[in-house]
Amino acid sequence: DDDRKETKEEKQEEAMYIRRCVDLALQALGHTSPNPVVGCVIVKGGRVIGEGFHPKAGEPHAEVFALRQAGENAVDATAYVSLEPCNHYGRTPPCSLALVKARVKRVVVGALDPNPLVSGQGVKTLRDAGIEVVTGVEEELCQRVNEAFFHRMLFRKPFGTLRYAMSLDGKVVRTSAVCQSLPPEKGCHYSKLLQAMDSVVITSSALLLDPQLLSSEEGAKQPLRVLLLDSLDVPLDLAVFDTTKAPTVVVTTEKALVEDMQRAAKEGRSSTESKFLEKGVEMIAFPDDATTEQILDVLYNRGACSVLWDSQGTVEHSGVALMERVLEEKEAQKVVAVIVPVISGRGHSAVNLSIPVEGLKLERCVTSRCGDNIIIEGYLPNQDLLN
Ligand code: AOF
Ligand code: ZN
Repeated sequence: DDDRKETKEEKQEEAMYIRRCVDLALQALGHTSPNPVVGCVIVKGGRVIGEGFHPKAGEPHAEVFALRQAGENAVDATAYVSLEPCNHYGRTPPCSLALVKARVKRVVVGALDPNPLVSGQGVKTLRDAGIEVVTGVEEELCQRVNEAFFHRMLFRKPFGTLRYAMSLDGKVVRTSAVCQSLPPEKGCHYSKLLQAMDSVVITSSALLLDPQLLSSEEGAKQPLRVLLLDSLDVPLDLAVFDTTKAPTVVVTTEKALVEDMQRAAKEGRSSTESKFLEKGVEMIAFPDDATTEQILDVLYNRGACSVLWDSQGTVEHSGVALMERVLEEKEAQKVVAVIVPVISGRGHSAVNLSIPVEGLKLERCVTSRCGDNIIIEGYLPNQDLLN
């Protein structure tokens, strides 16, 4: 339903500028949640006169930066945007109106915005103002770079990635050689993964490794760290309880809370809850073990677009159980499996699913290496937004 037929050359040029928008957008990857990453390029007479990207929620949108750079030159220019210009007053005013006011002639849009406050309305405002609009240029690319944002908008929960490590004989691996301990080396797969995540969830069995759950990448925005604990009888000097670099939330049960208070009273010490408070660790107690849905709500309400279900150190029941639950409840959209070149000989199987019977074949797989480890990443079936 675009406004007119275009030539092949025009289409190629549009695709090139939208890819440039995506490159610009990616500069803010990991920093914009709950907002998407968006890039904008303004072109006139075959020359780029303005560029911009959305750096962070609360700050101006991509279009605003690009329009500022273009100045009055934006009149009769073409604006390329990787995501449909917004049409609502959020933390910032509507970009659709900014483009109308700048009197651009054409707007080329990568993907429509799934945000119900925007979806289609941005394009409508532009067309109503007599601006020529083209949509769906490099659409799949534009959606994929914001897969977590799209997921959050469409399903009201964060996009889930499940990570686990296994030996050559398919057993749980708990060695720190997997880069799962503290702190992951800069440039290693795990460090980059954490950088891209808004939140990471581990269970008590991971505490044996004393993970920091912090990315070592430069300028990384650190993930919200969520710890599922069925008992508050844990060492408080663990790295994850240091909240100076990233926030930590402990999710536990009312029973564990009461038991800890009774123990504390008997031992004449203050409760773990009050010690958490002192350390800036937030604690949430549910009547029973938190369901996956309850955990996802906690993350969603804190603005997370993505979550890493990190089943590291799963020698005990809790981590493996978390993994099974997330898979069985289809709350993981993606899997990151780390294969470590050790033969365990004994130990628990790394994955223990009772369902589904037929097995799950990952799609769109990417294989890479990190040191001696092999990493296979792929999407779980029937989880593709674009199908
Ligand atoms: C755009 N350009 O660069 C971005 C857009 O609270 P606000 O004002 O930041 O609005 C956030 C919403 O705006 C977000 O949910 C998404 O729908 C859209 N993001 N839109 O035109 C941008 N970041
Ligand atoms: Zn906007």
